[in-house]
Amino acid sequence: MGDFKLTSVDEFEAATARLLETGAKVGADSWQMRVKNQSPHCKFGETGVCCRICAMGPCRITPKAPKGICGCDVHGIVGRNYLKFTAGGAATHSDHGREICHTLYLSAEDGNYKVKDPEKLKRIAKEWGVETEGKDIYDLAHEMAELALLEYGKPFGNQRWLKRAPQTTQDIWEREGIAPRAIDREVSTSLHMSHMGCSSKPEALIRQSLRAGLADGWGGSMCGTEFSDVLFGTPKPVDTEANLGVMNAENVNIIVHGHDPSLSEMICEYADDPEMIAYAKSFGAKGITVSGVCCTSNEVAMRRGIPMAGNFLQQENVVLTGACEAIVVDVQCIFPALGPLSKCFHTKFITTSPIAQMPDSEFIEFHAENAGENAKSIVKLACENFVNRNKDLVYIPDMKQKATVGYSVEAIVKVLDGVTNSQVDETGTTKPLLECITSGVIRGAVAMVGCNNPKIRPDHAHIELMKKLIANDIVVIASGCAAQAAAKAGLMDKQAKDLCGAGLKRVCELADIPPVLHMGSCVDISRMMILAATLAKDSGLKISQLPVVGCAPEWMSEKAVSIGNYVVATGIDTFLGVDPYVSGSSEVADLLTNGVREWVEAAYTVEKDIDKLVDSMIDRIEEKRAAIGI
Ligand code: NFS
Ligand code: SF4
Repeated sequence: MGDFKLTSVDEFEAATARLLETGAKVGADSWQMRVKNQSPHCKFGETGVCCRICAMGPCRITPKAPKGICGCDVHGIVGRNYLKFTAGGAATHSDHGREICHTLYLSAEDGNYKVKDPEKLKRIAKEWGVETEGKDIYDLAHEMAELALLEYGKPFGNQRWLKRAPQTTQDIWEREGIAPRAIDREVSTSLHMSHMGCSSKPEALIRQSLRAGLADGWGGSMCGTEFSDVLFGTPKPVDTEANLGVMNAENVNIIVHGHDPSLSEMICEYADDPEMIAYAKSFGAKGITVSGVCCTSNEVAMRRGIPMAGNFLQQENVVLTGACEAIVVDVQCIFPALGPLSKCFHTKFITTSPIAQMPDSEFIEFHAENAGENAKSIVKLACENFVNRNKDLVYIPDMKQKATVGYSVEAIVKVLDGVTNSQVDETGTTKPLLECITSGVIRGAVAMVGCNNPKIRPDHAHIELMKKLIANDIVVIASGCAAQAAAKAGLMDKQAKDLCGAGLKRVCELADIPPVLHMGSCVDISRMMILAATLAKDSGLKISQLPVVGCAPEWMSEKAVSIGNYVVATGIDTFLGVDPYVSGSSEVADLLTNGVREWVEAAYTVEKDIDKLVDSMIDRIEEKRAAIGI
């Protein structure tokens, strides 16, 4: 007990420096070097004032040239760029969700993919008004998959999942004209609106940005999360470990990286197969270790306790250990740098999706139909590659922390029941959590999400913010690379309760939870929406009144902006540590940080100073408490 200690960012960086020495020996490139080459960044791009959506441009707005050739002003250009950025993110998350629906459609009793949580499937079917009585579970799965796929292109009506929101929220979406229609339609409309000669009015562009975001969070992402749970199981608390030290020098190391759990689930399945373990041993290894990077890692950690080797800016480090036999990727957040980097080592860089094809990779296309065979051949390939290691290059930093992960909404409801002894009814209630909040034992909650970004010292913002929040009795729910930062530091070890204020510490002890709860991948931020919606319904408050805020201090991807838009549009104030390329337009920046509050009762705060960022979140939470008299 007494020997628990967080791992510091200084220690992370020392380990990285040692790995970069190995890289230098083999002539490897690194993101650290490429950042230097790209600095300083182009000011036009950084402030969002460059337009290249038609071939009369590119037009760049300066005091001397205040309009583009078509006459568009800076506010129109920045607004259009912001909408396109959002559409990219909404499309990406939602297409991931669509893939999951297709996998569900192909699930079969004797197939590669089975229904692991039939109860959840039935619950969703009831919610959608689909008859479940006497139906074979696979018939139901196929019917539901088809209905879910129709959500992407239905000609009329809004997203089915919107009904999960409190009526007050649904009314706001209706009133403001931002209730999302078909998912693909919102993405297409966004691209249409931001085409040359369409919208240049900031209000219209930002309103559509919120709507496209909602199509993601309350549409495509929610399909992704809910049907992944049906297929692979709804996460429950499970112990695992995090950071590079989870790789094992004596074993065949397979890294899974990307986002779609369909591939990684299969790899994990085969890596456990005694036949495969024997195969690994035949090449002199002691066994097989699968660990993960980015959100694929979060998916398999949440459901199987597969260890997390690292987050976004640690992806090159896993290859630099010299002990990675294969890095197997699906989609999103994969550095093209991994191809050339792997060539400096014996590592096989295996791409598997037609959506993410890269030079210097081996492409093994993955379909639901051939998933088993392909996963097996990938595991075999990794085993065979063990003998090609250059032992002189092997160095795995001896650095890892214990973590308890797997806090789906269902799991949170269940564990918190232990705190107040109130009864959980069949559908589950958040009343025990609400009691903790209203009594002030917990002051509020922060949803900490998002990526790493070299513009912010990697992981530092995540970890420092979380430490201060929990010390102030604010519980943190985390997802994506933010969650992995917490796990690497040790904040998901139950012993981290000692870093909390007295109230949160007591809750952690009674409920036996860590103070930072891992809710999954970025697609799983839809879980956070469901939690907020349930808290609002159970308390009779509006979502915007809850002492809850969102935060993405180190974000970098289009997906993160789409997420920010739906979190704000759901009524939750959102704090960013990186500007979303809007500082060039006073009108767009003002809309996002003030104006949208009149529409959806929440807005963004952008603050690069991490100390100020955390203080403003704590202040906001206290303001919200005062406003409802708790
Ligand atoms: Ni989210 Fe997850 Fe990580 Fe950022 Fe990328 S892995 S989907 S986008 S970098 S948190
Ligand atoms: Fe320039 Fe207008 Fe074309 Fe944009 S749309 S590149 S501002 S002419």
